[in-house]
Amino acid sequence: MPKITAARVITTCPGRNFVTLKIETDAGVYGVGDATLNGRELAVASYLEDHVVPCLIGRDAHRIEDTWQYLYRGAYWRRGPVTMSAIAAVDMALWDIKAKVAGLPLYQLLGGACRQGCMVYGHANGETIEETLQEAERYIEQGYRAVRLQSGVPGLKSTYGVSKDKDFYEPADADLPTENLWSTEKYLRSAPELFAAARERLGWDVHLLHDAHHRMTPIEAARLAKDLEPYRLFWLEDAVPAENQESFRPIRQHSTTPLAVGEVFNSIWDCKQLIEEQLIDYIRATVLHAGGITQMRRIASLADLYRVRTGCHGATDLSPITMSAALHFGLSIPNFGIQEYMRHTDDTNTVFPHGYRFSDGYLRPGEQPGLGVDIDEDAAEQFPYRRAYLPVNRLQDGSMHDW
Ligand code: EZ4
Ligand code: CO
Repeated sequence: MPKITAARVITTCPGRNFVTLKIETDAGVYGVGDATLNGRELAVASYLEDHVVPCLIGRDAHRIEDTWQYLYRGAYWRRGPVTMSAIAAVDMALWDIKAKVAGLPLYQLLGGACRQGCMVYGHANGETIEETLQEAERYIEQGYRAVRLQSGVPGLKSTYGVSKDKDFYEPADADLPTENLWSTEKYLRSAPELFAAARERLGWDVHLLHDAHHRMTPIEAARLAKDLEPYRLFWLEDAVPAENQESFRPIRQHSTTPLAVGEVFNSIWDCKQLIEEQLIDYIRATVLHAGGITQMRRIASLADLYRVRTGCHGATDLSPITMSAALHFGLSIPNFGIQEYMRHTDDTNTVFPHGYRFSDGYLRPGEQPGLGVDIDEDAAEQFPYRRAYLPVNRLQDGSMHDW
C-alpha cells in the first residue's frame, strides 16, 4: 500500500491565485489537489500546512474514505469553506494517487463513463444587450451548446458578470475590494429584455443560462423567474441566498423556470432540504469547495433520487485540477446536468498542464492515469502570490448588499 511520505502546499499566481496540495508517497506516485478559495487563499494554505499535513504523514494513501472521515469528524469543527476546501484538496490528491497506481483514468474507478463528454457552458457578457449577444454568437460559432448571458444594467456604473477582458473573466480584480452599486429595480426591468432579444437573435437551439448572484428577495426572484419563463432558460442561478433553503419555495410556486444554486455550498447539509423538497433543478456544489469527490458523489446520489442534476461551479478561481476532477466525476454519474467552463489563461495552463479538451460543446477529461493534470513547480514559482479580492456590492443609498 502506498504510504504518504510528504505533503506540500504550493501557492502561485499565474494571472490569479491558486493553492495546490501535492501529496507524495513511497510508491513513486504523487497526487495533486486544488485548495483555492477565492480571496481567502492563505487561510486554506495555513489550515493544510499547519493542521492537516502533519496528520497525513505515514497514512495509507489508498484509505480515501477513512481519511475523509478522519479530517471531517476528527476535527470536531465541521463544515465551512476553509475546512471543506482543505479536505477536498486531500481527497482529490488521494483519488489521483489511487487512479495512477491502478493505471486508469479516474472516471474508470468511479464506475466508468456514463456519457461521451460533459456538456459545458461558456460566459457571454457585455455592457449592452448588443455586445452580449455578439459575444454569445462567438461562443456558438466555437461549438458551445450552452451560454450564460450577463449584461450591464442601464443606469448602473458596473454590473457583476460583465468583465473588462472578454476572453478571461476575472472578478477578483484588486488588492482591496472594489465597490459596485446595485439596484434590483433596474435589474428586474433589464434582465427580461436581454433574454427576449437573445431568443430573437440566437433562436431556440442553444441553451441559455443566467446568474442572479444572490441579489434578490424571494418575491423579487419569483417575479424574475416568471418574467423569464417565455424564454425557456436552462436555468436561473442563485436567485436568492440559500442560507434559508425554504426561500426557494415562493420562487417555485410562481414559475417553471429551472433553478440552480450551490456554488458557495460546502456540505451535503447545505443541499439537503433543497433537494428533498425538490426546490431546485440543478445543484452547483463542486469537488473543490464541497469536500472533494468523496462528498460530491454523496450529494449527486442524493440529488439523483429527486431528479435533481449537477451543474458544478467552474469559474476561473477553480484551478485546472478541479476542472479535471469535475470532468471525471461528471462523466461517471448518471445525473450529470452541465459543467460551467471559464477558460484559464495561457500562464495558468502552463503551470497546470492537463489532458482535458474542448470540442463540440463538450469537455472530455482524457485517458491519462489519475486526474490527468499536473503542477509544474518551476513555472509556479515564477508567479508569486498577490493579494486579490472579489468586489463588494452596495445599494444606491450606500448600504451593503449581497455579492
Ligand atoms: O462569482 O467564482 O457562476 N459563477 C460565478 C463566479 C463567482 C466566482 C467567485 O469566486 O458566480 O463568477
Ligand atoms: Co454563479
